[in-house]
Amino acid sequence: MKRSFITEIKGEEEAVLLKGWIYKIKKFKTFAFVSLRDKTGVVQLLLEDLDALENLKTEMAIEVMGVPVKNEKAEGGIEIHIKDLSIIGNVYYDLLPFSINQKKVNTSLEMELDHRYISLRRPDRRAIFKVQEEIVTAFRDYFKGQGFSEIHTPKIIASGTEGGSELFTVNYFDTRAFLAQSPQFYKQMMVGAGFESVFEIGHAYRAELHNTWRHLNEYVSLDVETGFIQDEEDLMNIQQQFIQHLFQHLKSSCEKELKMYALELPEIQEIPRIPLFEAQRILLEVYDKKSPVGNLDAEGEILFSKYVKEKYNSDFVFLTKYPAVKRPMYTMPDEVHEGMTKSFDLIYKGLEITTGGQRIHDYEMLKENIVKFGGNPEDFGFYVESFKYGMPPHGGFAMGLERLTMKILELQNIREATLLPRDMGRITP
Ligand code: AMO
Repeated sequence: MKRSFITEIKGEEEAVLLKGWIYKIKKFKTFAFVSLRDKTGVVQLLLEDLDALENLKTEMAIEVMGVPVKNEKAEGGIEIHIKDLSIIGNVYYDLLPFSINQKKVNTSLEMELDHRYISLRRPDRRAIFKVQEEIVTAFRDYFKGQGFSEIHTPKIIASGTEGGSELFTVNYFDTRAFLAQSPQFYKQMMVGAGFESVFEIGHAYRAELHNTWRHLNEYVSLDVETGFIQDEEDLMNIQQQFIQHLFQHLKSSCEKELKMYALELPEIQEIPRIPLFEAQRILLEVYDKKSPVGNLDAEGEILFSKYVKEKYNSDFVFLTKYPAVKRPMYTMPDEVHEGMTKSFDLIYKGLEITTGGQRIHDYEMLKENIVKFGGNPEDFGFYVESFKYGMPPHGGFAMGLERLTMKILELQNIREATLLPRDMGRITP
């Protein structure tokens, strides 16, 4: 008999074969209800042989043959009357590390992460990664649909791209190498190599000494880079259109998951574009909040999002025209606003989820800018060389997958949106 999945059962079948884990056991005088969970959902099984119950424990893997019967009172409106049940994956515990079948979570995030193989069995935890998977699907589908090519660039690299202090070093035979902070140089290089428009879904590594609710030391970067642009406005248009596509996609592919988190995604209208200096001025005037030079701090991002929500009814805001001193050396200066750049961040519900901008594409200008930043163009070897051969005007951006997931689902900590987080205190499981 072919296996059926729980949400496929119509209630009209003569018999079904189900496989999954025991989610809950509820014993009555003459029968028991055993809830079975598979990757699609949970169904109630009616067990009349109480002797068989003796051998059952929650979270065992079992196989059940039974007859579906409609029952309004059961979850999903169907229950299965068991004809045959066998244990196919035994358990070896006295007590689970924490219960996973109660509405209320009775453990800490750290405990959940230590026992990821158990905590992910909670349907609401599993839902986070369904949403994450669909974000990736939407990203890939959208950019492929727009004629972008998917690339895979090395994660073991010879030099940093975003500033030297945040690099993990690795021994690469008899030389020192680094883990990539970003595919920045390679994605630009591929635009120039004739791909024109590329995207990458890959890991990025940051040796940042930040142990906060929004930092990871390893995260998934959704990168985009495209050539022959006019300016950074083109890039913000692309980012906005992707967000619009993403929300549409999630509404249809994650209806159940969004409901679990009591969320309704809004239609995305025009995302406001506000220069950073203007945001800093507003923060000072409206909230008496001072900002660090050339940026907003975490509190500033939260307060400014609140302001934008009230004024523009938008959960998103682009901050534009970051000062050159606060952006990497590849960032295109703004020809109108002295000292500023054609770069931007996208803030979503109080958190930066994207950085992007137009890049310097002229070989001589890039070399000059590297020197201005106190560097030596020769240290950038292949990267600088690749600009000698007709590099078109180009730019791009990168979104942090975990940050995006976290904010869409309104989670409190980025680790909740990370399958197996790597942070300053965690390198297992
Ligand atoms: P940036 O360094 O701002 O830009 O990173 C882009 C986006 O990646 C995510 N991110 C992180 N997520 C979790 N933990 C971290 N430690 C972390 N660091 C970054 C954020 C951030 O907005 N090369 C540029 C992008 C570009 O211009 O194309 C870059 O890497 O969501």
